[in-house]
Amino acid sequence: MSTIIGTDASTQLRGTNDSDTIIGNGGNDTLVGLAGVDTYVFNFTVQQTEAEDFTTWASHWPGFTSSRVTFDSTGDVADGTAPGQFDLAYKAWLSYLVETYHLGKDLDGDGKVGVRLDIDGSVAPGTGERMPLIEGLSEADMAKLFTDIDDFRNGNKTWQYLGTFGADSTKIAASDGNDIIYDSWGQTAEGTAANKLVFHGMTAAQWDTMVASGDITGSVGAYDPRDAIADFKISWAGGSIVIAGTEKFHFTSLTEVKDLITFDL
Ligand SMILES: [Ca+2]
Ligand SMILES: [Ca+2]
Ligand SMILES: [Ca+2]
Repeated sequence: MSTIIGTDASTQLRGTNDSDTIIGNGGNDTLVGLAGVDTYVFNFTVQQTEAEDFTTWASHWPGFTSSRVTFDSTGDVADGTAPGQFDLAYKAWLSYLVETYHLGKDLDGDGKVGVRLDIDGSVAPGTGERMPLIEGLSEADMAKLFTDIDDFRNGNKTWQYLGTFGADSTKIAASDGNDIIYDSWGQTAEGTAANKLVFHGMTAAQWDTMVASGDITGSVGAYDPRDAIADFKISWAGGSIVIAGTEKFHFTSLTEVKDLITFDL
């Protein structure tokens, strides 16, 4: 049993005929386990972002009590809220977003990125929009960043606003290259592959999310230049792992590969 550790350069790491732990690290590595039950360790940095909700933010905002904005049972701005009061709270939210996510550009040189609401009462009789505007961003940019049209009524008018900024996302921000694994894979008595992959820095739930969103994909092909046997490639933005197929053992789906992976945050 030995542990074989690569550097950040692209190298070939060879195991022994016993059980090995092989850690390629950075670079595009060729990992060769030889016989034994081998464990291949890969390092990931996964970035998770969550959508920002106006009402959630506003309820924690220090100015909330004095703003006289209220929310209904679904968490949206309640009917009866005065548009002027809503505007104050909403603009404070926009300023918070500008600062937190470094949005927009100071085009007029006054030292800050301005925020305002484009108030359009002419959409249809009795309705209107309060569209967020951030200095330096076009309406098309804004439409990509803000979603979720909510509304509140005041008197005989309904005002619409965009309640959510951004989206929930899980993405691989860093990994250790494009690696290829050559191994016989062996077989347990149950007929499953005997070797293991360890994904350090990723949870099983994050794997599932990224597989569902297409941020991690799997494909069968002849990726191994040494032969024409089907290989399996796991790909994501900025990296991949090819599991070279053998006569006896090849993988055909991410579901099959997931059974080999130990997730280790
Ligand atoms: Ca390496
Ligand atoms: Ca590597
Ligand atoms: Ca080995």
